[in-house]
Amino acid sequence: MNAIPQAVQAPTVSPISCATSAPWTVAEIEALFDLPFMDMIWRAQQVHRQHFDANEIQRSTLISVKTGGCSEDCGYCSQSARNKAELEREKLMPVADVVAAAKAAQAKGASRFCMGAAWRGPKDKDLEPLLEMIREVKSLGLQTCVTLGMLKDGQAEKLADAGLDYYNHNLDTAAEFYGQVISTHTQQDRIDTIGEVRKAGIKVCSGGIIGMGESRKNRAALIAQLANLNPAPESVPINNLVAIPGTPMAATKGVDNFEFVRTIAAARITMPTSFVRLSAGREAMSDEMQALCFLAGANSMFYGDKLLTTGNPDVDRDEALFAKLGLRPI
Ligand code: SAM
Ligand code: DTB
Ligand code: SF4
Repeated sequence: MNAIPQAVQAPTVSPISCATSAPWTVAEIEALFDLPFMDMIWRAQQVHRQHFDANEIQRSTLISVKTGGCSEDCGYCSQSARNKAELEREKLMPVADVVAAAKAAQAKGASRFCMGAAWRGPKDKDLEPLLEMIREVKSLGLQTCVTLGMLKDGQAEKLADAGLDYYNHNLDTAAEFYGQVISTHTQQDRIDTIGEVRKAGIKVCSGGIIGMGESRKNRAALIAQLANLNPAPESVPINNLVAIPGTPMAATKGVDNFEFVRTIAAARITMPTSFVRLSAGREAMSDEMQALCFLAGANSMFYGDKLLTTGNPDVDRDEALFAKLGLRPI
């Protein structure tokens, strides 16, 4: 006679210190990273499904409205004037061209349009055309996002008045590692800008880059900083370094795929209600790797053939992936 199957056992996780809410210590997040992979993903899935429909992915389209010639020395960036990446510098795009690109993105199914400029920060005279872009894109019914660098007093309020929904400003890497990547501004400068954005009532989009030579402890520290911003950013882009020829990071090896997935899971567990965006680096990922990132709690992506200066999976490939996984765009 066949044995009667046992009732399915509730999964167990290793007995670690099981912190569940902010403030998070770096040690608590390192303990999450140390979990067996399956236990970490299971925990991320539980948190994800408490707050989101796990089959829904938010899609943002990105456009570079001003490209290259940036005064900053960010070691990963093709747009730094100090780096030697092969790149055509471009002046600020005309508003009408940006609006046409936003309409095309909306027609393809994006819900948010993100406009990026290679600036240390905008001069007041630069801000006027940006405000016009925000007004026009917003009037199409798209959510608006800009990433313009550090903001001076009063600039965030002007952006808010124009109807800006999100400001992207990444902490990028742990405070302890920041100086090895960038010397022309400090991480505190960026935290200050995030404060200005919050004060103006704009939603915060802030995350970082993984695979720049940082340690696991640095990754845990970055996630802790983001999760403890109080409130955590509404949107958390996790970028996998795109090692661009001509930048100081051209030969940087990056991290193992499972370590990247773990970083997504750590962001999901510690920032339960934030959208976690699988951001740069997706073009080089297999469908299976992207599915693992969604399982770990990523629920947002850049959608469209280009990021700022590098490639992104084309829309047809993403549509096919959504169909294969039964994902729905929001
Ligand atoms: N200048 C503004 C700033 O630094 O915030 C806006 C543009 S900047 C290119 C936006 C973000 O893109 C950076 O903070 C970084 O996280 C990400 N990024 C830039 N180059 C990258 C690369 N090669 N790989 C992965 N992410 C990158
Ligand atoms: C973010 O965190 N990633 C996007 C967006 N915010 C502005 C930018 C990724 C840039 C990747 C390299 C490039 O295309 O130049
Ligand atoms: Fe300039 Fe932003 Fe690139 Fe840094 S990341 S060099 S601030 S465009």
